[in-house]
Amino acid sequence: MLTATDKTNVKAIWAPVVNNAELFGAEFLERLFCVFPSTKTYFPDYDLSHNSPDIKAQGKKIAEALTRAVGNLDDVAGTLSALSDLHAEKLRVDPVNFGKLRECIEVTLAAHHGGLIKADVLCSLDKFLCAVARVLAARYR
Ligand code: HNI
Repeated sequence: MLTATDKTNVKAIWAPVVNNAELFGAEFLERLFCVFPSTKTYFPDYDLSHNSPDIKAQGKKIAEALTRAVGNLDDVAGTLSALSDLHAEKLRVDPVNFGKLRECIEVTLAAHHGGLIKADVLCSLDKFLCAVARVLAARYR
C-alpha cells in the first residue's frame, strides 16, 4: 500500500523517465540482459547489441507502461491489467524475472539521479515496483 508520501516520492523520482521513455527503457533492458543473461532467452529474435532498435522499442514500451502506472498510482492493478494477462498467459514469463528488472530499474534511476537518492525515496520506488510485479504475476495463481 503506497502512502501519500510514497506517491509523491515515486512521481518525483520517475519524472525524468516520462519524456525520455526510450532512453531509460533501453537502459533498464540492457542492464537486465547484462546482469541477468538468462533473461535474454525470452527475446530469442531480438538484436541484443547495444542500443539496437529492438532494445529501444521494447524498452520504450516498458517505460511507457510504467509511466501509465505512475500516473494511476491509486489503480496500478487496473492500469496494468492487460499486461498482467499477457505476461502470464501468453508470454509465460517466470515471475522471478520481475524482481530482476526491478533492481535494474532502481540502479538506472540512481545512476541518472543528480546526487544520492534519499533512502525513503528509494523505499517508495521499491514499494511501487513491487506492486507492479505483484500485478504482473497475479494471473499465475
Ligand atoms: Ni514485458 C512485452 C511491460 C517485465 C518479457 N512487456 C511487454 C510489453 C510491455 C511490457 C508494455 C509490450 C506489450 C504489447 O506489445 O502489447 N514487462 C513490462 C513491464 C514489466 C515487464 C511493465 C515489469 C516492470 N517482461 C518483463 C520481464 C520479462 C518480460 C521481466 C522477461 C524477462 N515482455 C516480455 C516479452 C514481451 C514483453 C518476451 C514480448 C516482446 C515481443 O517483442 O513480443
